[in-house]
Amino acid sequence: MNHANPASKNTKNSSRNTSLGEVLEWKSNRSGIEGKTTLGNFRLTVYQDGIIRVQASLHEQFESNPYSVISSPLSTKFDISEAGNILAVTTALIRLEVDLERFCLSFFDKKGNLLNRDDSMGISWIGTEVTAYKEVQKNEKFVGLGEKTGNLNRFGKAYTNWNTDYFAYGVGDDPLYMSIPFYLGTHDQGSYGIFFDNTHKTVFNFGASTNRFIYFSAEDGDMDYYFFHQPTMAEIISSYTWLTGRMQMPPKWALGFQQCRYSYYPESEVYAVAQGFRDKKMPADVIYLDIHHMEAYKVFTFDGEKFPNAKAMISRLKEKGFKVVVIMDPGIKTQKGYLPYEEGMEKGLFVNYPDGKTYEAQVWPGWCAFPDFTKAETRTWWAEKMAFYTEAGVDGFWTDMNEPASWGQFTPNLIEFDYDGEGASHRKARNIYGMQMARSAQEGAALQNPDKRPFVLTRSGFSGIQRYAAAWTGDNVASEEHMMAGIRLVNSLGLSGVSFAGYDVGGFAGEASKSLFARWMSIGAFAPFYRAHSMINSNDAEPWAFGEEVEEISRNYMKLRYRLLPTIYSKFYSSTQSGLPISASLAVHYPKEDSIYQSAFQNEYLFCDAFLVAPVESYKEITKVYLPQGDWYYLYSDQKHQGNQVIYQDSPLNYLPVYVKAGEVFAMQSDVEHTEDNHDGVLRLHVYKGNAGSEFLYYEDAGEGWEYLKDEYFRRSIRYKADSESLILEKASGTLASHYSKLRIYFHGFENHAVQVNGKSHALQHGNYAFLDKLTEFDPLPEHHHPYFEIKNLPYLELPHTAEELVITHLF
Ligand code: NBV
Repeated sequence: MNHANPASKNTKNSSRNTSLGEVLEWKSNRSGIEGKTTLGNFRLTVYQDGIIRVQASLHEQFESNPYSVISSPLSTKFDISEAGNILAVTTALIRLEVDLERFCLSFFDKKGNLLNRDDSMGISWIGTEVTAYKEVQKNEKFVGLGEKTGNLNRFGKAYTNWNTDYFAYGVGDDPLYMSIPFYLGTHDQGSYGIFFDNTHKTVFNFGASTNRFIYFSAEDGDMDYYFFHQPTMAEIISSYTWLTGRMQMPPKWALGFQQCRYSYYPESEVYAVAQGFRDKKMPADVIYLDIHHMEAYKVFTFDGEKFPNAKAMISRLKEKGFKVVVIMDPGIKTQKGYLPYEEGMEKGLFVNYPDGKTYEAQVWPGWCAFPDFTKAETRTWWAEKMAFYTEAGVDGFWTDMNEPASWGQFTPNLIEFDYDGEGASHRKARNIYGMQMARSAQEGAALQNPDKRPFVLTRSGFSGIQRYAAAWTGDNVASEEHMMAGIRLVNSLGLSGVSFAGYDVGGFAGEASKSLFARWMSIGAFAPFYRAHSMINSNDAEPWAFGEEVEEISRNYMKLRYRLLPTIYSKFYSSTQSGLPISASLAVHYPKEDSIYQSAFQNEYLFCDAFLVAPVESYKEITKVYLPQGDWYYLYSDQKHQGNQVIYQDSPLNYLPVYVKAGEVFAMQSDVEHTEDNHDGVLRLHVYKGNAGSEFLYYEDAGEGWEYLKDEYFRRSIRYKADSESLILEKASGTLASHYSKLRIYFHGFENHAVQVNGKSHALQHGNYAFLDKLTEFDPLPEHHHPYFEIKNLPYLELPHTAEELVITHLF
């Protein structure tokens, strides 16, 4: 159909705003529609019932980012209709209306509720800068956008996506290291997500300096965004990760405690620190080698004096149950005779100026060339080079400085990248560079150790980074406000598809006070990625370096983390399937409860679905906690609280406020020194009485390797049904036998003394139970006494742990 319009094309004045204009013609295609407007071209593509892609360009050819999206449109049914000025594309979940007079879009749910609508300026350009202007709906909140500081609700602030090395950033500063141009909007009519898939520098303005609209814009490239709608925020995140990918199952050791330092050296010190954990009976799995492991900071070298026999050191560490992760910075020293430099030059693997000369900038090694990770050949070359580390026994890789960072902090925009054959300047390639380095590191780990699961930790990244690496939030500061801000960063990463994330526990820059360190260790135990790290020339910052009290508190929470590993591992598995966060901001499940956005409560989150963590500054001995709808049990005492209210909670340093959601089930094991250490063979399930039931997907596998993809796992759904007062452990699937031969089920909040197990009556046993050990009273003064919680006479049941179905009834 042709909607020819005699109006001549706008002559573009690059200093003024010009809108896409009137739709002149349109036609349908296999997955949507495409057409022309007075200024350019557009395309609307249905990916699924709940995902529609919007593209608008000044050019005939649409430009796209080849790196983030990994799914293609499904053959979904949709209708196209035209009435008056409105052209509509309707799927089972979304109705998208296009105002043909000025290409303005409105998105509705299937009931006709307005989810999102363009401002009348729609999609516009100023020169090459392209922007989509959106109305704000009543009571609308905006969350997500990945690694961004600021409030959970991003309304009123603007953010820039431009990957930046930012040492000791302030808690309101922007931009940081990683860009994820995906946000969720939620308001009275419903929730939706928008992923602006453009790797140029982008801006998201959620109402800073304007009360008319919110907008997102890119310096160049097309308007290219995906609109998501589903009934729940969780399903929107799942849709976004269907599109951009989900994390792979990490090796189990990566869920253990990790100790880092800029830098541990020489070998004897690395060994002493690792031994420290064993001597202090603090469970730990990983120790890091930061940049001092290298000779003159040259990647793929070991400093011969500090690390004369790295391979022997690593193998001694392995005997102690430690894995070693090394840092890799992208900069390659431009030194004649240094093989990686010479090879890179010879093969043309570095980033160049347009005239073909190698781009050089200064980083740790001095003047450096930068491998072009947007080139397949470079990624493969780097992956092959990693043999240097894996042959020494290194298990994991840490990609740092991959924004890329250089002294001067200002990369000239003309330098050129391969962009996997398309060619792009720094303007378009910067934001994707770090992700491609992480990808190359993951490919290298897999190439060198094909039987092992890669572990890569990255500082920089872009949408889709979750497929390649875990992320940490860079150079934070040892302060209370940073501790709280880091939680929001991690929760925001979780809202944006990056489930495996953490912060430097204890703070990278500056010195943590005793209490700050203790609290941070407790909170970190409830982060997906749990690592302590600190800056060169700072005081010792291992968990025993702050005195006995901090040591005991840290040990308590580290041990709790390890006991919870059966749950954490299961939830990691679920996240590989669903893309849902492991640390979930309350906006994921309670988006309509206004209190969750208040500054006093916005840091609260659900860890592993069952635990509501209410982080609190270390100096606060009492704090206000908002409990969302439902009932909640104080973890340590089983004291039950009703939800939908604010409570006052004592928060002494040795007890972080954590609550279990009524109706949930989680799994624990006995104390272990590290993830591969032997436990006592008893799997402990904790069930919490509640009005709403729950389903827990319990999962075990070898913890390493790929056999789980061939069904070598032990997986079962554990359902607590409140209405029938029963707990059902479904018959397990998979070919693996459980690592636990016995099952002990603890019943929290239940009163009866007997249950039926597969129809037979079983009496319950009773015992006192404590999630944390009692602290030693170092100071005899009563005001320094530490509280101690124990759940008295907790009923439990012991059974053999088999793959058979188990139905436990009569739970009162
Ligand atoms: O490699 C040194 C550090 C590292 O420890 C830190 O975690 C990174 O974020 N690195 C930055 C370089 C310089 C920091 C001042």
